[in-house]
Amino acid sequence: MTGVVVLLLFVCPSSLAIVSKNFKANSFHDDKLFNDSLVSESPSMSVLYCASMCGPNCSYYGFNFKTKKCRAHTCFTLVNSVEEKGWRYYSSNDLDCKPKDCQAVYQAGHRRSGVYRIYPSGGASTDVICDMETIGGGWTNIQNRFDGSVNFNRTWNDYKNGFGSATGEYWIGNDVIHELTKTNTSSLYVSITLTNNTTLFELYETFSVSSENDNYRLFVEGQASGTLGNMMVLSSYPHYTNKGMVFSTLDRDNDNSPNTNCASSWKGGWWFNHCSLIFLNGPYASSSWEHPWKPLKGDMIKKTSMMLRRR
Ligand SMILES: [Ca+2]
Repeated sequence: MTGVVVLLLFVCPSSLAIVSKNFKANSFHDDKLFNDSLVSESPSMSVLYCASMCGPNCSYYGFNFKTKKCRAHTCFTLVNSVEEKGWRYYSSNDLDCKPKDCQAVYQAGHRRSGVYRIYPSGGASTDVICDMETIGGGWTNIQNRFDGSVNFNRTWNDYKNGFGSATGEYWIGNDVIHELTKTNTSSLYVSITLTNNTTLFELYETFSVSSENDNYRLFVEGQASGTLGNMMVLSSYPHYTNKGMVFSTLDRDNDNSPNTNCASSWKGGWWFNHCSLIFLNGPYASSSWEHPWKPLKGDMIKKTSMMLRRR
């Protein structure tokens, strides 16, 4: 976070008027205590004194009118807060506090994996899991499954808009995946944890998904490395490769199988070809989960995740 706190003091004939440039209270955050990106906490005699403590790396500060405490933060990105009476928060620049993805959250100083609020297009927000540990951190989790509580056999619109929640299982939404990858070269990290607690992964150097007009076509290029095996890009099995395929759901058969609706038969949305040798959205812990990642079987799978990061 750059910039300088501009706290101008004007001595007026009868009073001390203080103008704090660009700092605005947000009543939505009243009576809540935020713990993310905390720079400092200290006693403060007044909200104006608190503002003066919001230094160059501070874009947000909170003052508790009851306890006279002052907290300076770099940026508001964490979703979780605790109720605590008396707090009022002031922001200097909302735009700076709207991270596009988990990479931006990481760059804002967050090093703890968890649920964060991101603004993929700068407008609407979405809550996601940010992995701040794997290969340098800053990974935006786009698919997360660990207990089968969320049904992944969904319609086109569900996959378009996303479903589930960041505190449980979810699919972030194809529109968001497109938004996050359309201008940035990104990498994809897939991991699968088996019921014996072994975790396997595959890292794809380049990953992007086109817009809905092109049915969210999958692009995976470059080097792949890991322990799962490069099953998304199978040049030797052109009927099964996912590279270059468009998305299909139970109500949109866009696959290359003339007599089968792969998404409907396999019970989940995916970039099906004829149909696929990998499929992370199948029925959880079920023998009918076809090829989670060949040669793995569905009933061996405990957890899956897909994450992307700008390169
Ligand atoms: Ca078909």
